[in-house]
Amino acid sequence: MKNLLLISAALFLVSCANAPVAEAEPLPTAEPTTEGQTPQRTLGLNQDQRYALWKTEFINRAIEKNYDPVLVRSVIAPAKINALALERDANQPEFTKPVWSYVDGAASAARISSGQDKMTEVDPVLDTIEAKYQVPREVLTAIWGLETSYGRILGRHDIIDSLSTFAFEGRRQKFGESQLFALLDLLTSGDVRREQLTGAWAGAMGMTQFIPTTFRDYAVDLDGNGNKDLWTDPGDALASAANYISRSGWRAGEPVMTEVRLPSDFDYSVTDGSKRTINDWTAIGVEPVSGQRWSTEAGFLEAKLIAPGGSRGPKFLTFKNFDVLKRYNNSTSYVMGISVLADALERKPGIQQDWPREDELVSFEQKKAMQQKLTDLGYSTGGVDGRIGPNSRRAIRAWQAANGLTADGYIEQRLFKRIMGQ
Ligand SMILES: [Ca+2]
Repeated sequence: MKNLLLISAALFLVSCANAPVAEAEPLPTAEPTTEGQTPQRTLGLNQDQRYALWKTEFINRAIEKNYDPVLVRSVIAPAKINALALERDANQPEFTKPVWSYVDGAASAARISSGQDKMTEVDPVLDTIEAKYQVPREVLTAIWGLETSYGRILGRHDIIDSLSTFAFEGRRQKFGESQLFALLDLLTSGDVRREQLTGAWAGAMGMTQFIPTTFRDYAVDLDGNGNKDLWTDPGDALASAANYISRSGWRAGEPVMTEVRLPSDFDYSVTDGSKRTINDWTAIGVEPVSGQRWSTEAGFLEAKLIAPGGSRGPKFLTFKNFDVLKRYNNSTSYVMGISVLADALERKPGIQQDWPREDELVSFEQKKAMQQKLTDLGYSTGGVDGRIGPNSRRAIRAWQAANGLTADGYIEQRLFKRIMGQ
């Protein structure tokens, strides 16, 4: 199985025979946010008193839902506020990392070499997992490496403390509460033990950083010892990641993304959204950077074109499997990091085209100012929130086109200054 998968991945450009299948059902990974509201009757109480009151109410709600009262009280009553979680959750980082720094860090020499050692170490278990779930070992190992440095950094926060803190007050109350109920489900089923429930401040647990709802719905006990041990057993952890990815719609034998070259006069309005077949992309001059040609079968696969560093950076076609990995973590940089690290683990070449590394990125406040300016100029960004999503990129593109620039929707300091100076 291992060899078959490696061969089919390696020969994909000339031999892929997978027909497109129906879209998989979206899976619940999103974290709904709600504005916290202080009820009238808790005014005047201090934080500890409000938290104690919340615990009593939560315990009652859980018992009404037929959870075992002894279990619920033993889990919730001793919980403590995680002050760090509240503080971190409230802070918006001023600058986000440039995509090239993220991808470089994801596929650092150290992470590649540890990953290759780890793959050798758990080789038999990866054979079993690949045969069962059809997800390549390099992708699973890359997730393991990026999430927790192959299990070295698991987070030491008590998960009940963190999630009860979110459920108690702040912008993530609904998220915290649904995650707490998932933890109660896990403890009720006996899949995990209370003392195992440690992880990152935001609630993710184990070597593959599952939030409790994902843990409850997708974690597996690969060795059948009665415990879903995502903390110390790479077999359980990697099989759980494989199960989650497989059930999110992974297509065996298809790539995640392929680096491509574009003609110099390329129309960037087609990046970032529209799905087209490989045949359609080929017709407008999009070619694999490797110089290889697509196979006839691959021609019918659908892909999106992305240029995360703009027209002066590398470009990629992203496939269905790219979207599947986004359900694991809804970030283009993250999935690119997984893809580049997985390729490196398979000893394939890295990204060929240069990134515009000299570019200075714009801050959160600058993004908001620019969104306001573009909106004032008649290019709607669909809101002023400091996040550059599809609407903002469309507005930037329209401004670029109207000003005789390459309309790639990519923003850095020089373009920011030009827009603000208009
Ligand atoms: Ca187990």
